[in-house]
Amino acid sequence: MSENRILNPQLESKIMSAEEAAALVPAGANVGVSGFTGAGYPKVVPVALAKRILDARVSGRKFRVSLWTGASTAPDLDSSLAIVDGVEKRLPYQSDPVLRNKINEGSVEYTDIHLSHVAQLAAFGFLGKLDVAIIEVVSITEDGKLIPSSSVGNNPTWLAQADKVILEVNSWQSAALEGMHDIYNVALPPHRTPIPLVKATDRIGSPYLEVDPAKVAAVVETHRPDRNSPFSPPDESSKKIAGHILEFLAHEVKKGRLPKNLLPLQSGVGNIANAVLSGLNEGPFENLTSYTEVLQDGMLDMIKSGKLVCASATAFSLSPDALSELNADLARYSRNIILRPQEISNNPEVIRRLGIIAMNGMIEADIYGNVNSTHIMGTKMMNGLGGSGDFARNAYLSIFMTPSVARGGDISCIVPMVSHIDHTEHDVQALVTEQGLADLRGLSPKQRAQAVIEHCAHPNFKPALKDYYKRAYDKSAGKHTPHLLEECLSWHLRYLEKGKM
Ligand code: 0RQ
Repeated sequence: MSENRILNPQLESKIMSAEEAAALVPAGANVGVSGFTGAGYPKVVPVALAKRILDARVSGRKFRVSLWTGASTAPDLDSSLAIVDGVEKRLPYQSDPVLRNKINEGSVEYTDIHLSHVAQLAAFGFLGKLDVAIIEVVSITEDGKLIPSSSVGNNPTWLAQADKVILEVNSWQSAALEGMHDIYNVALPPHRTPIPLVKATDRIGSPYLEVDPAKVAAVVETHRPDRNSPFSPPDESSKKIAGHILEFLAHEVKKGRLPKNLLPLQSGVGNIANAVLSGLNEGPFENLTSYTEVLQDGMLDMIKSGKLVCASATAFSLSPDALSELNADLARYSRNIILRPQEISNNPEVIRRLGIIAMNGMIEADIYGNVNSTHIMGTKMMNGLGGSGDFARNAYLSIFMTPSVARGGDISCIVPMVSHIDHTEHDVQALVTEQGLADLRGLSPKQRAQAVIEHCAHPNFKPALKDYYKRAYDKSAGKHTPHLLEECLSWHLRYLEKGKM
């Protein structure tokens, strides 16, 4: 390695190989790792740990660990540990296909937690004791401070709580990340005070992470890229969804309910979210800001074009192309980007204060506006709710979006009753599909049902939804939220039995 990234002599003396570091993780340990949406996760110690777990299994010994992260990571971490049956428990968010299968076959316990809640739950011991933290950093300063990597996530909490710390110093990460972070520690109740953040651009903490050097058991040098997934270009449906949202935002500005530069934007992950950002980049709004969780390609484009003046997040979630572009010109972007711990990026107090416009994907919504973000047909976990709930409940405007149909049109994403609820009707202010946008603010359940069916349902399913609602209204004992309890989940059952709703 040409440049020295480890300037502190005490920590330099702890440099060892990934295999030696992995040997310090005991069987049954709770392991807190860095990493959020494919950015800033440890890249070599987890692979070495997976090898150790496999060797143990081959010789008949059970060896599993519980994995606490920021959010999703990458195959080197989640897949490699899941494939060797090395994961006992996983929290708080994942999107890994191998791990997802293990969760759905029942062999991994998965705790799906609002991302802003994790640090406090860990600090009060509700998750158990944190044995080991494995944290990727960019470098270590002479006085032992850690320069955080391409995500912050729960790292301050893991570093404070863990008995033992393993640091991966990744020289692939740009040294220009220094200064981009804002690490602020939230005190625990009853000593908590207001978070002094009143604008998305405010810096309230330090650019460095801190660790007690006595706890650092190993320092491992790496040179590995973050593994993020490419985005497909927006399809017709995503473009239409983006179009409806832009039209709605313009209408709100005209009505004087939003300022000309909108309010800080939060955008979920995935192709629809990215299409909305592309739409905003081509749209009429200027001087936009974002207070969000992940920084996607669309946001970088908006920073480049000058439309977005500031982006506050906890991690990057970029395609490989966008990532190389960012790294080639990081110093330029560092003026506009702030990375914070997820306890701050997703903090309900700050989200409510700033008045965020939250835009998140969903799997299905029902006619009353309850939203399922996580479960396929009520029982199978897709990813997790991530930060969607942190934002949805506390935003100024909470929008959920999906194509109106899935699986080639066999599934209606608007159903009589959702098969699982992540966001109740009380947290959902607008629903959008390629068919249109239903503004649900201030409406009663009956009015919501009519708006959702009218504006969001696919024409192939609209008559059946109208028929359901009418019969429910006629027959229901209660006319406040009319339902046919014997029938409300029959659409899902029909799909499970016949492959079509
Ligand atoms: O399944 O991959 O097997 O084909 O669900 O669907 O259309 O690819 O949707 O990538 O936009 O993700 C809600 C999952 C949407 C995401 C969700 C099937 C469909 C496909 C995925 P296949 P798409 P997207 C910030 C905020 C929660 C976390 C969050 C998500 C798969 O947005 O994870 O918001 N959100 N975090 O075929 C059955 C339906 C379906 C369906 C789609 N109605 N019934 N299956 N599918 N609709 C980020 C973080 O917190 C980190």
